[in-house]
Amino acid sequence: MASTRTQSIEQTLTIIKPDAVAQNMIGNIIEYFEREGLSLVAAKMTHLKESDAERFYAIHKERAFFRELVEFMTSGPVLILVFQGDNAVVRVREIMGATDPAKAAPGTIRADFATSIDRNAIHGSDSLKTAKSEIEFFFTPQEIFSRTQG
Ligand code: IDP
Ligand code: MG
Repeated sequence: MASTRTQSIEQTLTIIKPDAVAQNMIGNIIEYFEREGLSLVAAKMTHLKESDAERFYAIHKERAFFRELVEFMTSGPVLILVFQGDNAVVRVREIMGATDPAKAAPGTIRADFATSIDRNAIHGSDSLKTAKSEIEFFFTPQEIFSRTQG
């Protein structure tokens, strides 16, 4: 029987982190999302400044790993991407896998490319609300493009 769930076209932010960029895994990682029917609508390579990383990860500022996280995220260039598609926020998280690659399901990006919990290849927004604010953090509306759904 056909699903009665209404389509929910969402946009979500991902960051290919410095470890995965350094390993030349950009193309491989984008492929994981495109083959699941998600469409890239914005992309930007940048080298985050310490103050950018601190603001982006402000929610974690009391955590023991915060300084280490900021240092890692500023250690090299990153690729910031916005993917669009049905239920994109949850689907991107599923395709990424668990934060700790040792716990990530087989075939997920973190299982395949991350080396440890603190060098885990990719970021993805954790809710629709976070996605909106994270997209606004990095992109102006003019930098996000319309795509027809394939
Ligand atoms: P997420 O990236 O799966 O959403 P969060 O809990 O939001 O995971 O943590 C943000 C990032 O902080 C993680 O992706 C990872 O890079 C880092 N991190 C989280 N927990 C730890 C830890 O216990 N040790 C070191 N780094 C961590
Ligand atoms: Mg998170």
